[in-house]
Amino acid sequence: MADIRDAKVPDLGGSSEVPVIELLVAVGDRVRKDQGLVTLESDKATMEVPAPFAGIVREITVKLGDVLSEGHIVARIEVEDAAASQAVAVAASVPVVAPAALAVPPAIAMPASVTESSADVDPEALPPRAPPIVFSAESLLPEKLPYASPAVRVFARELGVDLLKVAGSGRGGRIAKEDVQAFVKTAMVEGLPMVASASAGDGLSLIPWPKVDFAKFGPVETQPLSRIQKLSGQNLARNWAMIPHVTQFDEADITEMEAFRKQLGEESPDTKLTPLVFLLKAAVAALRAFPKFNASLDGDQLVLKRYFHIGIAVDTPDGLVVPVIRDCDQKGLLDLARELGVISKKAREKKLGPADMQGGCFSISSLGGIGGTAFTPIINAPEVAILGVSRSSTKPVWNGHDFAARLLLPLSLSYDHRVIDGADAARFVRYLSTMLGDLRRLLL
Ligand code: CAO
Repeated sequence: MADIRDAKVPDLGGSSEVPVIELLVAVGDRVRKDQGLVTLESDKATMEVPAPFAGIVREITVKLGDVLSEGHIVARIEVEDAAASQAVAVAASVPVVAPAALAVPPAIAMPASVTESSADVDPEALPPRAPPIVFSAESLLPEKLPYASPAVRVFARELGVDLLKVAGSGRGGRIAKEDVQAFVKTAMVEGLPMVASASAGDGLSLIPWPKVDFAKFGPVETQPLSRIQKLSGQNLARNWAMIPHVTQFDEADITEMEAFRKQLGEESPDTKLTPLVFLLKAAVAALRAFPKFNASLDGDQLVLKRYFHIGIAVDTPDGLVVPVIRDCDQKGLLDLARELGVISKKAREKKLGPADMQGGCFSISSLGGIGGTAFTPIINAPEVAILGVSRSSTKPVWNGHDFAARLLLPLSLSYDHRVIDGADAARFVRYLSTMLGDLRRLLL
């Protein structure tokens, strides 16, 4: 005979008479244990009443707008397996409790391991439980809980997404998995932060930023950060924290390249032809030869790009911006030189639009005009590598017979170690150096 049991509203953490705003299942639906049956919404939070066991919904005993309290029957479910049937009496009567200090309806957000409390239950009667998951008090406050199913919460947590930043497209603003995916895509394209600030307790668990009254130690002046500094700072901090960076260093012999550059410069005096333009061409060749560097991570997938848009870090009085030169593979040196001139000017005059900074595959940050021997650039996510360029200098290089004076260009390639191995990085930057060392190879 069919074993039909009641699914009841669990302990609501102090709330009562909470209206039903959504029916999540229909009669005949097969439900998993802990799957949401109906959604309740109090003035403080939304919460799902979970199925206490797996089975088939035989009756829904509430309708939209009904007000429910603890113990109210929301559905009758035909129990599917014997084990669940045994646990039913326990599960249906056990209050679902949050960690003691928090008066939070925990059915809202917590995975099964947390919602299976054993307050009044013989521990022997329950299956072994997973270790408890520790949440920060801050992130569990009812008003901080966004409206999403536990599965969507787990999905968001895996992607490092703060659900409070995601707009739900479902009824009553309910956040679906697709909303999280769309949010991640937009955040990637627009370079927006996906996680709450560290102080909110999500993501990295860091100690608070030190608060120091510097004026106690001497005279100070306070200046607000520019909008660009604030935006790029957020992106840099996220990329630095989330991407396992490694930097590979090398030197390219650009003695012949420089002679050619000077010659071209004399022939085209109106076009500023810096080493960076040659680097753009050599980078395209290296990206072609090593497609993993022209890629982005999308969950478990690597998206390999068949276009060659390269971002150039430009230093402006208001901070760092990275405009993108599109289709570098289809442009000649002089065209690239002119375009570089145009975008750097646009950047310094604050005339870049969002479209000018989107779609990059790989970035180059050149400090060669200023100086230095090496640095470790931060990857411009969702790209997986960035090339840092320092100032070339003449050095004695052993050619097998004697030391020859050669012009060497220091290169620093930072790469995402989740995607790129050290050996590939060494090969990539060697390849790049070979191209710069003998530009004829770019024609091959
Ligand atoms: N070695 C030696 N000389 C170099 C060189 C190098 N690697 N790179 C450039 N130079 C020379 C140029 O040939 C030019 O010489 P002339 O004045 O004789 O023509 C001079 O240095 C100045 O070059 P530039 O910096 O104006 O031009 P560029 O094409 O090299 O760079 C741009 C353009 C926009 C990238 C650069 O101006 C810039 O903003 N760089 C800073 C990027 C940055 O801040 N990166 C850090 C990011 S991490 O915080």
